[in-house]
Amino acid sequence: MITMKDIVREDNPILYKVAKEVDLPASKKEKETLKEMLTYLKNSQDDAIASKYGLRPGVGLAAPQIGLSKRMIAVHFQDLDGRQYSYGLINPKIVSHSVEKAFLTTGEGCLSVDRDIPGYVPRYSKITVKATDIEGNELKLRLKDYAAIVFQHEIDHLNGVMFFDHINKQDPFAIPENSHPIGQDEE
Ligand code: 4LI
Ligand code: NI
Repeated sequence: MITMKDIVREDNPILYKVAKEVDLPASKKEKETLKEMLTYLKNSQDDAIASKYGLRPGVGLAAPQIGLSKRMIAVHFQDLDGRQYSYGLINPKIVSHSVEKAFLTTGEGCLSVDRDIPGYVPRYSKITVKATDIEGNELKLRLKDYAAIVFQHEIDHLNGVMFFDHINKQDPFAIPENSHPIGQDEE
């Protein structure tokens, strides 16, 4: 079972490397790892299990965050319309995106980052992602707003990019160009 002791922190160089494509079909071990990553997310969102094992809640996890430099991510969440997203994905790729951006008014957190880093993280408000799922099916997902933000955060991990890399250093709360807020006062 994956717990916080398996999660690498922001001082680990693996988080800043470009992760390797997974050869298809994925091995049994790779598929097992992906299932474990998804289980971590589900467990972390269950109060009883999370408190028993000291899990920090998350909606997304990328393989480099467990010390594995391969292009695999897991996501588990509901968007603001109540749509459920629960996927283990191999070689996910953003094939197109909007010009329009969006940002979480609360800022972002990351299981590999043990401190609060304030600021807006500008991201594309709509993306299309192609990937292979755990069963080997090719998927094409059209995502917007919160869902698009979560997937971009996780795919960034495969490219050695952290959420704080996107925060405006001069003014962390500057409103990004061409963007709309997601959260409390979204409009
Ligand atoms: C408990 C049970 C307030 C502060 C609000 C918690 C079930 C921040 C938000 C959760 C913030 C669940 C989350 C992400 C933020 C903040 C991730 C709570 C888990 C909210 C997920 C990847 C960025 C994703 C919305 C600094 C570990 N997750 N909150 N950002 N939730 N969670 N990110 N931002 N301010 N990170 O962090 O999984 S994209 Cl579901
Ligand atoms: Ni992260």
